[in-house]
Amino acid sequence: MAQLEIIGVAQSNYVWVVRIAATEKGVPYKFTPVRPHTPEVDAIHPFGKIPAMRHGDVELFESKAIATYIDRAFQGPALMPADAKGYAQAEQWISCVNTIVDPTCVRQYIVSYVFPGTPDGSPNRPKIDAALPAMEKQLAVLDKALAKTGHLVGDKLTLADINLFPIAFYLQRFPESKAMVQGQKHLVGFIERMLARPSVKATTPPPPPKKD
Ligand SMILES: N[C@@H](CCC(=O)N[C@@H](CS)C(=O)NCC(=O)O)C(=O)O
Repeated sequence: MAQLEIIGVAQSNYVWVVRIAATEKGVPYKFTPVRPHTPEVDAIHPFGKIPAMRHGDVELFESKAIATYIDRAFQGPALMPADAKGYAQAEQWISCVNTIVDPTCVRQYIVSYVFPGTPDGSPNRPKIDAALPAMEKQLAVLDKALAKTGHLVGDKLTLADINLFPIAFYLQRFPESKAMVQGQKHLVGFIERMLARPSVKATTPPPPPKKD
């Protein structure tokens, strides 16, 4: 059978999601760590974003589509609930995180530290400060959703948890978001339990190089 190939840099939260999903399923894969808008990515993704995936003659883009394919094409523990309600709830949290949490917490807040676009390369304070009130609310919502079982849906790991984890992890790297996460005890517990999973240990990106 053809080998699965996951394309995109390890630091991307969405690449990390599909790598965790493949590892949870026990699916070996070739990892091609290339940046967005490189020929390997552009060959699959019409807008050059990562992740992209290849499996034999199957080529896919969009992390949710890739993770769903991995879940359904291979043996291994199911990553989506089997029942209609649980399945829809997992879809709900994935969509909510991808359309509300990621745009604020990653694209607006984290990117303002990592790729600030300021003349001297310093963090983009206006964009960071503007994100904080919405982030506060979003993290409280996630904390409440995790309070009952420690998972977003049901009482075991689903793609909804996997999809959230990289964002929660990265939020601990920056001062305002680190303080916010620490104020949400269920979210802290979720991050700790995810960090203990072999799938997360095996796929955690290397820390960023120290700046002088
Ligand atoms: N909805 C897409 C989002 C993918 C995405 O935004 N990837 C980022 C890296 S985390 C990217 O490729 N950014 C480069 C760009 O937007 O040009 C997914 O779930 O795969």
